Amino acid sequence: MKTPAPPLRTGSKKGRAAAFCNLPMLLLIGAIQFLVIYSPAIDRYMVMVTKGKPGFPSLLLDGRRGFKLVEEESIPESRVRCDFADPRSDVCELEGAIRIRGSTSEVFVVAGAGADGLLAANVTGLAPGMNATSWTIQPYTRKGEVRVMRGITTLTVRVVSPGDAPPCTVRHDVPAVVYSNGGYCGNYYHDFNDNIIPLFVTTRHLGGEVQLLVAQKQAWWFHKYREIVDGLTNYDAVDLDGAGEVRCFRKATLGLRSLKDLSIDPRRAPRNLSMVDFKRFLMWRYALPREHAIRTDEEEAAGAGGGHRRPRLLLVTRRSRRRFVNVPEIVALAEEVGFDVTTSDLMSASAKNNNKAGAGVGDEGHSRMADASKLVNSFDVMVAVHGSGLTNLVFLPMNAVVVQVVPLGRMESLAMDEYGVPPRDMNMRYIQYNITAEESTLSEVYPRAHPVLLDPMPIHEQSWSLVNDVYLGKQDVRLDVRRFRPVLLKAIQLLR
Ligand SMILES: *[C@@H]1O[C@H](CO)[C@@H](O)[C@H](O)[C@H]1NC(C)=O
Ligand SMILES: *[C@@H]1O[C@H](CO)[C@@H](O)[C@H](O)[C@H]1NC(C)=O
Ligand SMILES: *[C@@H]1O[C@H](CO)[C@@H](O)[C@H](O)[C@H]1NC(C)=O
Ligand SMILES: CC(=O)N[C@H]1CO[C@H](CO)[C@@H](O)[C@@H]1O
Repeated sequence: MKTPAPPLRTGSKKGRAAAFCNLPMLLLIGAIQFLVIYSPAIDRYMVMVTKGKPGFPSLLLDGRRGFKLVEEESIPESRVRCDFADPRSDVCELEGAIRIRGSTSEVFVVAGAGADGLLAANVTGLAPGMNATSWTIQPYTRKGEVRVMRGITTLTVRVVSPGDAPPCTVRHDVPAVVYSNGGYCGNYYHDFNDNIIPLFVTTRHLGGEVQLLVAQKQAWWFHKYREIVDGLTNYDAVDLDGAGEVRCFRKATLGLRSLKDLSIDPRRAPRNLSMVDFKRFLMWRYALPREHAIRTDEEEAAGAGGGHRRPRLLLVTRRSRRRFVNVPEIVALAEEVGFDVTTSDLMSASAKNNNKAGAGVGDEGHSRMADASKLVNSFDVMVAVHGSGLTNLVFLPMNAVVVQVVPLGRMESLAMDEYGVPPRDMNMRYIQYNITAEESTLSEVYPRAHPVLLDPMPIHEQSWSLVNDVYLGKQDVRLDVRRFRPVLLKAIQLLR
């Protein structure tokens, strides 16, 4: 005997729920659903008719698949493919009848009984010590970092028989992607590295037809990066820790794929998506006008007839820690070499907007993104000291030049990993400038022969927080303009 089904809702598209709060409309939809479920010919016709019509599709498509009616009788074959071997993140792909209960962080894979009477889910790739009936996964991309992972929701996946799964309260006809918005959230580099780029890799190929279920969801974050999130999903992201729904899907991905520092390895990405695709995506979402940086040789040719335009250089000036202490000298050098120079900390660009009447809480981050992306996109060269402000390089046009100034403290290769590879993956050029002890303000604090200046390695060995404290927290940079000059000349050359 079947028990009466509880009232069901369907996942709805952004801001379209109101279209259904209307009895005649519901009756009409009911009638269409009936026709659609029982007639394949009408089915095809209806899909054609409804696809282009905003405010109509989601519920119809549910009905078309006969989800509600058929599921009780036949459990789709379930497949589970997990990858616990990747050093950055664990990811599970689930297919079949998937039910997600956020309130208990449980994911149920409903399986029928196989020939031998055991639950039949085809599970591959589990980590050692896990078995194919129940396992856990933390959906965040810094899996080795115990301290940070402690704050991340642990999902428990259970392969269960139909009787042991909680009934659905909401059904979705698009796949789910479940991940955490916690961890280093709020640090600009980490927002892109741990979250935005992995989200792009995991969802872009779905063309917006994906439901995000987000643990540790932060409303301000989703507001700040609205352009990006809205470009990846047509549906409002759901707070996994919120209301006690059991959400049902035919497909779900637990965790995000993180393939490379602030970049993408196209060989491992769906549809071989690359960092160039990511840059184009950002240009689309933020309506950035410049795809390519200036070509200085073309400008010179044009210059013969007048109208010669100088390449534009952005000198990123931090407000505290790792500042340039001789900005006017650097600006003078860059102008002398041939650049049109602007200095900015990329933070206060939107200060004027903050006073706008009606600007709600959280608008600051959002308008800052819009302003910073447009500002950065207008440059050909960006010069910045190692730090998260460099993350803005994603908004530079192709073939622009990124110059990273690396402070003292054996951070050269870390700096290279974090910001040296991504520009090249985006068809840009990269120059790394490692400063000397003389260019560090630490040389004004410590005597010349002090180990802090001469040999940072023992400090690294002692503890990272000491490195952080001394080299990242107490150091400013006084660029030696004679030593730096060739770097700027090289940058001009690279713009040819
Ligand atoms: C399990 O799935 C894999 C790939 O999805 C497939 O190659 C394999 O044959 C399946 N095994 C069983 C027992 O169905
Ligand atoms: C699988 O692991 C779960 C949780 O650790 C345990 O309760 C269950 O008995 C295990 N099942 C098998 C078949 O080993
Ligand atoms: C700075 O250090 C990096 C990493 O050690 C190295 O690859 C690079 O060549 C150095 N740059 C210069 C200009 O010496
Ligand atoms: C989906 C796809 O096109 N994958 C290809 C990505 O690139 C690698 C190697 O470059 C190919 O082996 C894949 O087939």
